[in-house]
Amino acid sequence: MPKSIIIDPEQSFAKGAIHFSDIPVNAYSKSIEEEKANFSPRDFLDIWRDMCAIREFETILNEIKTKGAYKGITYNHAGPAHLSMGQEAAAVGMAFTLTPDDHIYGSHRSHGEILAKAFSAIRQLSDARLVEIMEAARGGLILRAVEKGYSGSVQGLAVRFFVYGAYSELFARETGINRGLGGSMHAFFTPFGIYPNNAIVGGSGSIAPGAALFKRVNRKPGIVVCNIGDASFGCGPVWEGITFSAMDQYRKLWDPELGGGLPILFNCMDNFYGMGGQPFGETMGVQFIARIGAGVNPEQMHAERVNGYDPLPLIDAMRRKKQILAEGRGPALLDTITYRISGHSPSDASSYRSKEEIELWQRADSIPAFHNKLVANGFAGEDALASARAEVEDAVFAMFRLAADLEISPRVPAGSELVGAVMFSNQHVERFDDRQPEFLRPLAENSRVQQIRAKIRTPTFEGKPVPKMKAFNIRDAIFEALVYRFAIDPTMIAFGEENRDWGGAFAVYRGLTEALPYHRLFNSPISEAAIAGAAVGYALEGGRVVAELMYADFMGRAGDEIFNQLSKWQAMSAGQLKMPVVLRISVGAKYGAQHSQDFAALVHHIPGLKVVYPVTPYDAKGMMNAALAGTDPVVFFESQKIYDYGEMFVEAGVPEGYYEIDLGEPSIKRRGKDLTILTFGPALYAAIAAAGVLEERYGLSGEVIDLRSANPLNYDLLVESVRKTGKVLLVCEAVERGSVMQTVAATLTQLCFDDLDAPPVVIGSRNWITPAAELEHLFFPHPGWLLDAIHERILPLKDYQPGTNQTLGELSRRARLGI
Ligand SMILES: Cc1ncc(C[n+]2csc(CCOP(=O)(O)OP(=O)(O)O)c2C)c(N)n1
Ligand SMILES: [Mg+2]
Repeated sequence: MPKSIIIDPEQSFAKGAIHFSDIPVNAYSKSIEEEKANFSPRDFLDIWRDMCAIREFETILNEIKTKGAYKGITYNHAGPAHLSMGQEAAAVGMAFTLTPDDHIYGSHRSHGEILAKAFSAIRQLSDARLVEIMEAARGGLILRAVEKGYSGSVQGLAVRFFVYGAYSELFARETGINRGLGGSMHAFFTPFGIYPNNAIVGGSGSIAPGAALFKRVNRKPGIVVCNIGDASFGCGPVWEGITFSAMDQYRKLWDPELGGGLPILFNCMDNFYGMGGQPFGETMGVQFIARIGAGVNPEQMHAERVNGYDPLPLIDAMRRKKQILAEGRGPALLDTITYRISGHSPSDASSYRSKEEIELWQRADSIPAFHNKLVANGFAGEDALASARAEVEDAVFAMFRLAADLEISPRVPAGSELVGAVMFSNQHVERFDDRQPEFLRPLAENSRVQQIRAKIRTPTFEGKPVPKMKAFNIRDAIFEALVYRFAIDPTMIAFGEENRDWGGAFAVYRGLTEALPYHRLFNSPISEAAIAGAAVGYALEGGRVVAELMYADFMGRAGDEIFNQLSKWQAMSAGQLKMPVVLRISVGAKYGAQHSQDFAALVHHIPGLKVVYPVTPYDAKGMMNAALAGTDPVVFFESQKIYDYGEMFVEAGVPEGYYEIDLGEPSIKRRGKDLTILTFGPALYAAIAAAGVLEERYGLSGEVIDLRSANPLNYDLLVESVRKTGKVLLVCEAVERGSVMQTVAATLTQLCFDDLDAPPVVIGSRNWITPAAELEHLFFPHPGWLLDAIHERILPLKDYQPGTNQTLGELSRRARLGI
């Protein structure tokens, strides 16, 4: 049932012009009198107090960074402090109207934003809920530190709780809101709707759309605000995130009942600078970030530029944007003008801007300006404001003092394994929500399901090998595992390029278009960063997601999202967040240099990722089942060469029912006693062929073990085998240098040194580009190479004539040349 919007040539060639509408620039013109209808006197005061608290929070940081002390408290803060002095009105204006259900994602410069969002949430939550949140956070540890001697309101206590938790976080204390593992640039606290802040410029740009997607798919209230800087609009992933957010399908193809366009606001904290370069007039040509909306969709993302140096115009804009998003007309874009009076960091001498410019903005500083507005309009007197400010500053200082105190706010002790303990969550979650999973038609009626039911799941049938067409193959195995979880977990969705009608790049999803509604299986733009980033955002919000990258070679396009986001948020949250993402990545062949490389080693190197590469139907189903029941990010490699391979190893065949294979457990594919051959990926089949020749011609029995998983990896079985054989050959189809197998060989050398008759030998593909299909035999390891290497470097074979040069001399020649 393909999407059927007919593309008509006549219409496509019709003459016309593309019309743009005006993008408002600082259009706000409400008087205070008019605003009195929108704000209570208390609101005005709260806005001002919030701005003062943020200023004081950062003033203290600036002082300790530059002078090592504040009001007699000495403190050496080793970590970063990207201050946002001057941007307080933008932070408070952004957060004021947001509810705890509205989630913010931000950047390295987000102290002000997290404080403003927390203050706003605290004002809206009931006392009972606040107490519940504070008791739950870090097991009540943060609350215990701030409640001593305090007798004020619960809201006041919650403010202390958050300011203290934030300082503690910055100072890497156990009492930090993320136990000190998030730190200044990444601090967040989800109960107040504060989601991860990102030290990768524009990092939130691809993640926040996934959060908004989660809200739509799972019908959750609230919007998502992506607070990113003006310079981040030069980042590819930000553009990809915008494109992903603006897909027409949300409004044109998805069930209208879901609510339409993604409820996301890209809020540019436009302070006119990157670190030391100006996007305006120097590094970019858009002049107004708001202009970008015009290129994205006919609604121009409802973009506008707004004065964020005054909280009121921004609050007004936020109210209007929220309304647009609630009506399903998202995404929206705000170009919020602000200015960073402070340096990029405390060590910044502001060499890239003039003193005069800074002074101009200091004169317009939002805090005194708002103070004057309050006084001029009779909302508060000078004295009342002065004492309110002193009160706020004292409270912030008191929390700093507590956080700086190592007795009250300890660090994790020396020798702690805390970080190791939170790298993975290792949980089993059947479903992330209890509602009924949505299907278009019952799975039992699905043609693919029926077709698979007729397939043969065993290695042989009636004594003969199973013909390819009839064999239950790897593609079917992955499909079966996905379908199982789709039917159990209503939050589970899958997306990627050509996932729907095409059936996924390699037809794993074929048949699912008929079964699943759009919002559970959809095509994304060709935006690998947005695919991986949105998967991260979706998971951070509490849903299970399967994202697909067509070819391993395209991983570079999603580099940050895989290396810094998917992998790190569980640990950076000190175990508070889960990352139930399966990233399916297909490894190509026959398509030459840019479509045929196995990049497993790259992700193997990245802490925080599980990396698996099953190559039999039995393993593929069991491991996909395990990945889809877990709570950790799993990079799931699949080889295009062998999608249609049937089961060749498990005599009883691939079970129709559910089973899991523990990720990290290798599997013996052929038993032997003379030589161990370890494989990772489809090299298993070359190893099996080589083991056959060894047996037939040389009477040697090779034990072939498929690692199946690169990380985690249980070495017990490998060590046992190597102890028995004393010899080990390791084979993979990734280029040999820096491969997973090189790491395994090095580890085995440590673990089995006394048992080895020869050093472990690694055979991978040549350290070249992958050549054309016709030349692949020069590149990928084949059984002959394995025998040659065994003969030359492990165990001379009688009367053996090597066909290739696998000697040590050749090894060093290649290394010398870097090839
Ligand atoms: C991907 C990436 N590139 C470069 C940096 C170094 N860096 C940190 S902040 C910054 C400037 C960011 O400017 P903008 O997005 O406008 O945010 P602002 O600092 O003004 O808040 C740069 C280049 C980084 N952290 N991440
Ligand atoms: Mg900036």
